[in-house]
Amino acid sequence: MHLIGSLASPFVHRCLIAARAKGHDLPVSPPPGGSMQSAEFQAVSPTGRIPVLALDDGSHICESAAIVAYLDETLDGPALLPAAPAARAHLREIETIAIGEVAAGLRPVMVHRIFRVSQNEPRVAAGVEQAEKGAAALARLMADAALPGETISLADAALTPFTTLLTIIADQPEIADLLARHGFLSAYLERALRNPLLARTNGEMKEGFAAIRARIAAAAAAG
Ligand SMILES: N[C@@H](CCC(=O)N[C@@H](CS)C(=O)NCC(=O)O)C(=O)O
Repeated sequence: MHLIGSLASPFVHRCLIAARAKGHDLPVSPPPGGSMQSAEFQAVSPTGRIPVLALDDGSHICESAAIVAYLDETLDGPALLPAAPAARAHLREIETIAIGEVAAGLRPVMVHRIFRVSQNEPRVAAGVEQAEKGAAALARLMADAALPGETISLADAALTPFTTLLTIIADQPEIADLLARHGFLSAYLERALRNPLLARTNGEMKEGFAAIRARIAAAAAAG
């Protein structure tokens, strides 16, 4: 079993944290055919996105939410959600908002500002507003959550990659403002970095992004 993706991707790290927290180091391979546009990759990724989990029987699972659930259900190791329904639901609230609001809101920032696929400032502004609303909701939900806890949870698998991403793109003024307004996000990341497994995600993502940004800068300089 291996993950198809890149170590720069926060969604790939959501899956890696889930596997690593259970004691499994999933190998990561680039898209088959050499790019996400290749026919080989498109054949195994219905959305054309990473991550995709490649299973040993030749089948594939797309979407990080489906992948982390599959890993939690099938791999040996500690459960990534507590047994008590109310505690499970609380971590799922946090996980869902981190992905559905904060990560979703960051997408236009990544596409239009960082990767510079095209310019669309109204979309960036709408994305920042969505991320801001998500952060405000997380501030309330995480006030007494004491995360990361004794064991890493699916909430940490969502929060660590996306708080890391926020710090990576904090050169964008709106993101710096968001981080300044919601100090609990940096405080969460500071606590997460004391855990070697979560610190590994932070380091791998920073390294992956530095390489991508160097490529973008080189392409821009080449005209
Ligand atoms: N809903 C997807 C989102 C995955 C996603 O957005 N992946 C990004 C990389 S971090 C991607 O593949 N982007 C390329 C694209 O959207 O074309 C999941 O949770 O797996």
